[in-house]
Amino acid sequence: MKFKIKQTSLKNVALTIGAMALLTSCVNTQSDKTYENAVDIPVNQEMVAELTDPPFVPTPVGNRLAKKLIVDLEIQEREGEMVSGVKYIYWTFGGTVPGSFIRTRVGDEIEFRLKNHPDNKLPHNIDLHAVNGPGGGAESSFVAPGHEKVFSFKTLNPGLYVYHCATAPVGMHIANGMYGLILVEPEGGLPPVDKEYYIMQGDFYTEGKYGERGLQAFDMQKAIDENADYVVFNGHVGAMTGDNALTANVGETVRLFVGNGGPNLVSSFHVIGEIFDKVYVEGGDLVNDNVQTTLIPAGGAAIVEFRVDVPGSFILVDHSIFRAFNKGALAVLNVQGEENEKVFAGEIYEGIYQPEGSVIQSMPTSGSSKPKEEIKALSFEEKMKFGKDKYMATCVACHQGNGQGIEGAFPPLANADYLNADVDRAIDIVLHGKSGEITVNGKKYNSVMTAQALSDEDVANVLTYVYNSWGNNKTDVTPEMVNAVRNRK
Ligand code: HEC
Ligand SMILES: [Cu+2]
Repeated sequence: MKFKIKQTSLKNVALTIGAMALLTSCVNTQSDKTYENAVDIPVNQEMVAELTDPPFVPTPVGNRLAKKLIVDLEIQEREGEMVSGVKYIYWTFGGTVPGSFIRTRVGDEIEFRLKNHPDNKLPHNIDLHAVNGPGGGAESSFVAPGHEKVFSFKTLNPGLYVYHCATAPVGMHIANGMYGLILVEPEGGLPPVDKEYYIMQGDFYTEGKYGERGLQAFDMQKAIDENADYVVFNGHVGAMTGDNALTANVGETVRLFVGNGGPNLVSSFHVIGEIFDKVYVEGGDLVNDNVQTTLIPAGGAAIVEFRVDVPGSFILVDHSIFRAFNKGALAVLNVQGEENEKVFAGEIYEGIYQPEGSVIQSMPTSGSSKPKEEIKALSFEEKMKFGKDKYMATCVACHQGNGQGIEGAFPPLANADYLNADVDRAIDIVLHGKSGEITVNGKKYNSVMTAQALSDEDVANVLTYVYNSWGNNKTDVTPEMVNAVRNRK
């Protein structure tokens, strides 16, 4: 087997081993004949389904025969972190958003055991789009806290399907994270690839706006207005960046099982710097080749495949692009290996091009061009607090939650030699933006940061926060220092 499951809970490992023992101890009694109707595919052994947390997926079915497959899923309502400093109560299938990945094959008879943890406050249920039957199983699975419901169905149609809670108010249960994917592989399994990952987009609606700290409650009105504060992959901002980025090696084929839980938004799924060699459109049989961006409806999915040809950081986004850089819909695939100049030669020339009057774009200020009257920070502690709020609202989308940046795209602000070398330069960058090549901690960046429309007070707060976090040199930046840079010639 080529696949590696990098991270499964101990329970899952034990289940897998148990399942493997079952597989090898039985005699293969079914013939290889294919059945006209999936309904007629016989099942004669029992097996406990391996379930995985995102972004990992269970072992492929390969050419195993159809079985009675037991899926044991526990609903948990639990607090999690949307972005650094912002807490949210998620409702989950299996403790994660999206819920555990379920991998089956056509003809399996699924015995679904849905458990609602006794500490939970609400009843829930499950509607699996892979089911042929009323409510996708919703009616049969409605379960109160401290109870378990069992129902069963046969997988008739191969494909990648969404499952979600369908308890009223349905939109709220989905908005809180109650969705996941179930894969039904065809007879003989999907063609083997080198790496497989599980990604699911979701939109979130909170009382506070993006980055506002503390425990944030669900906001029904914003959800009805489809005015999302967060649009994220795998439940929170940065689920697959930094140390949690996806990985692959040059030359490998990567398959992404991508779902969209919604509740509202349609995803324009794109990988910056890659072309999908294959897309299983909407998760069905239709395969489209050579695709740049694929639409994934709310309550739908797609399987995308591509070979990675050169090393680097490839950024996965919803190409409705403000969602990526301002609401969190951004993940990273780090590819390691040999450069291939035939495929990509990098920068081969840079000259000066400066049309008369060209300036760096600045961010629009809403309404008047003068910043509003604001509360001044009175103490260093207050400065740090205000600065952190500003950072979470303004800088975090690019420079990331712990200032670690994203290699190849956004330079780090954590332990950053470039930042610590020159405070006036840092002030100038926040006030006026920055473009052109710079080197930060030995790595080159050549991109554009737009000017941030912030008051002297805000710039002082946010930079004091940055300088006094993550191993930087503890400079205390004052509004006077900012004003001096703003007014210098
Ligand atoms: C839209 C993305 C984006 C946002 C938002 C953003 N930056 Fe940047 N920042 C960049 C990029 C890109 C560069 C590198 C520019 C270049 O290559 O010349 C950069 C460079 C910098 C640098 C100099 C390089 C370093 O690592 O020290 C500092 C300091 C900085 N940003 C601070 C901030 C602060 C503070 C905020 C929030 C008030 C912020 N940035 C918001 C994208 C962004
Ligand atoms: Cu629910």
